Amino acid sequence: MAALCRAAVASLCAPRTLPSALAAVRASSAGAQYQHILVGKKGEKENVGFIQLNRTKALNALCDALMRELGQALDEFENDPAVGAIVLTGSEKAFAAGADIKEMESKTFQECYAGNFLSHWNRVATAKKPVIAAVNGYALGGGCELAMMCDIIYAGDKAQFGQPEILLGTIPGAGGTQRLTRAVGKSLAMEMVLTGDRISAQEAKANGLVSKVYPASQVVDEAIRCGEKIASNSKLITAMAKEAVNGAFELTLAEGNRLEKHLFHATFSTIDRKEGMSAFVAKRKANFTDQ
Ligand code: CO8
Repeated sequence: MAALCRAAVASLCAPRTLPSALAAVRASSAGAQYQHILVGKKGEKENVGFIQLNRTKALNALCDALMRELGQALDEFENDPAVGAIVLTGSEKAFAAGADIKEMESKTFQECYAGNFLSHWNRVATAKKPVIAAVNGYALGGGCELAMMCDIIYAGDKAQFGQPEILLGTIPGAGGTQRLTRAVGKSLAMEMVLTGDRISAQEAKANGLVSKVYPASQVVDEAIRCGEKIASNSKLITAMAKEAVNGAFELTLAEGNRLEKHLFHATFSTIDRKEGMSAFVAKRKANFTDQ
């Protein structure tokens, strides 16, 4: 199934007549060229943006160019009014085995600090549209951090999550110490960050890091199905709901509840709130227009 899915995305993204030197370059549906990711739209209504990390030989190590492309693809989907949710996945062996160690090896503190090294990594966390990570295989270091920047994580049953930076003489740098601790609590986060030990998909589920575990061959399809469900609702109200939930990670309870109340009240200024309630009362399906 995963192979089928990859083939479908590849055929969606790459014209067969590409010269071999350009064979690795994929075009998205909107025409942007990508070297390290495959980009397309999924779902019956093609309303789910789909991004597959495609540096399989390097276990999807997150090099600078890949992260820039990921940012571009997200911009593309955020600007596409037809897209209501985005699925981010990797390969069967690796969602991503971390930031590219070969790229980082020779970097100095001065270069990192002055050049604001990898500051653009945060793009996934700032997406307005919901992003679902479909994780198979390794999600390590920056790969685990990337998954945690997404709004929902579905895992394949062979997935492994870890923050092994300590074994390289460094520490997580893209939210690993913060998001992991909020997700799984202090003891397990400390254990993972201080030992570099990995946890299984099942442990990740038991500890609240992922919401669902599926057989590896089904996880991408299930993530797309979840994306379709989200995309069938009002995109405007979905963005408000996402903003409210994210408030829980930034604000005190009182501030978070205040934000929620403001956003709840704001839904009453929308056409979709009226449509949703009118449809319920009239016993018909709501026709949301994202207004
Ligand atoms: N970077 C670069 N290349 C990698 C990486 C990586 N993170 N992971 C794997 N590769 C490469 C290997 O070098 C190898 O390449 P080659 O064939 O050219 O030698 C290829 O992928 C296959 O890897 P292995 O042969 O090692 O495959 P195995 O199946 O034997 O092992 C593992 C798989 C266990 C996943 C192993 O590859 C591994 O331990 N990888 C490194 C995992 C790791 O330490 N990740 C953390 C990296 S540091 C980080 O992510 C910091 C994030 C900070 C972000 C800051 C943003 C601001």
